[in-house]
Amino acid sequence: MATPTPGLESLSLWIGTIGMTLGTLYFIAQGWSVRDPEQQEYYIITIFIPAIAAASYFSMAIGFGLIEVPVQGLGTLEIYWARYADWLFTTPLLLLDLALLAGADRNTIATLIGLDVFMIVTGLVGALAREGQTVRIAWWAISTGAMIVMLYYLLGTLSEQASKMSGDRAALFSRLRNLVLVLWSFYPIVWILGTESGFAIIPLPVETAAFAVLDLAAKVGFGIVLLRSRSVFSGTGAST
Ligand code: RET
Repeated sequence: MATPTPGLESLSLWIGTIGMTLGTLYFIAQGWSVRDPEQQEYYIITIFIPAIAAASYFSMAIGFGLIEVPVQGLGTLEIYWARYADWLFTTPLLLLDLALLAGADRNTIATLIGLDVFMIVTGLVGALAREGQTVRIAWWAISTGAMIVMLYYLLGTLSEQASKMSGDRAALFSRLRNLVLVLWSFYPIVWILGTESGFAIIPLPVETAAFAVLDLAAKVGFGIVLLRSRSVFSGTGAST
């Protein structure tokens, strides 16, 4: 079984594991006394996000989440497949948080999550592809195309629906939406500059650290910003 290289690579995975675990516990503690069902909905969604990531990071840190993929012309690549398992569930949950905040209709939610799942699955296929660099980069382009459409939808349709909400709620939506737009855009950049594409302009330990920082910000950072404003999305406007 392949194992993470000691040093920055392994350290980043353990920091990810601990950071996601602490984030989960923090959100649970914060949500413990919440009784408003609408507020509880956000807690349930937002607690699962770092909890799933903690399990994924743990699997990568111990080497289970890592496989060696022989790629034509590139030799053997070390692929952390567990990232995609994490993202497959957590990115839809993040979008669901945003969509609920925006008061989005079912069709909008389905479109966003559909594009998102398509993006993650095609990214995974690219990471596992053995046919050579060109094929891998083609999958990256397909995945990135889906991401661009998804972000465009977030900026257009979803923002339009959010603008119909109260001032505070619309402002919180904008802040979180901007966080998503900026942070998520870094993922395909790290992938294409990193080892998955075969370019390896960024070596694997640095890439692993970059993903850990992005994941912590996109999950725990996002959750902190969302949940500290929970009075905004309480149906009763209850004080917190
Ligand atoms: C991949 C593959 C290459 C192309 C694209 C990708 C996008 C990944 C994204 C991941 C977001 C993850 C988050 C995780 C934690 O909260 C799959 C790297 C476009 C956008 C937000």
